[in-house]
Amino acid sequence: MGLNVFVLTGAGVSAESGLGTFRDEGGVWTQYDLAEVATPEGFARDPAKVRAFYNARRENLAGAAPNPAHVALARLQRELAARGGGLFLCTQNVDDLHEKAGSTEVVHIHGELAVTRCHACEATRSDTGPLDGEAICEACGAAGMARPHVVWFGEMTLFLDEITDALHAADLFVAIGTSGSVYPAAGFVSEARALGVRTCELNLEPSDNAWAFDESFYGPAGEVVPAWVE
Ligand code: BJW
Repeated sequence: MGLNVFVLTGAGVSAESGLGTFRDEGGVWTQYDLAEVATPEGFARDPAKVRAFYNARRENLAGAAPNPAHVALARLQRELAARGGGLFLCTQNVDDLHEKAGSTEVVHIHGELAVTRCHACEATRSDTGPLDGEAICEACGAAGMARPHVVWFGEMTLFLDEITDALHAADLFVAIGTSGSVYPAAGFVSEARALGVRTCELNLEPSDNAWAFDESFYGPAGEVVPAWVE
């Protein structure tokens, strides 16, 4: 039996690809009020403002490329599979840079930016263009309900059953580039510990739950992750 590694990534893994983090200096939540742009209540109050926020993020993403951290994780996934193990890649990121680097079966717990969802019937479709406030849903006919397929505060995160199974199957839990401040993802390290799984943090600086990790390596993901994979 090979090694099973559970990797949880956050915005820090994509920082060197030019996609901003949320809570660092200059981060997304220092420029925007999250209650206005990342809650269902904010969308109900001002859908045009929310769509404009995500349309700008879609434009940024179109020009972004994976960095050495994404590439190293894709390589590790292939190597573990070749040795009879596996890498379960769970990301809080709504970008597609893990996939662009070659990772497969990426579990997007907070959804995907390049997918549009109908807020009325929840039908989804891949879409890299701007969200259209006038669009009529092809599935249910609702007008003006197009939103990004992302998880806002107060909404249910995705794939929790698969994640629980993967935590039970893991030999090692690794968190990369996340502040450990948003639940339920921030609680995965404690769940892993309770299951007796070894835990490791790779981040620019100690996260909010740094105490829960057995070992830690600090520095930019583009350097620390390839070095850790070697
Ligand atoms: C680098 C680097 C470099 C920088 N190299 N590293 C339990 C307790 C308390 C509260 C709750 C709880 N359970 C649920 C809640 C409420 C809430 C919550 O957690 N609130 C907290 C703020 C306290 N959670 C929810 O509402 C979640 N839903 C849920 O739990 O559903 C169940 C439920 C529903 C209803 C009722 C009851 C239960 C949903 C959370 C949704 C989060 N959504 C966002 C936006 C997604 C769309 C978008 O992108 O716009 O997800 S918020 C934002 O934060 C985004 C991220 O995925 C998420 C995490 O951020 P992340 O990735 O950690 O980024 P940063 O910026 O915080 O950190 C970056 C890190 O990288 C830093 O440490 C840097 O040092 C580091 N770094 N450069 C390496 N180069």
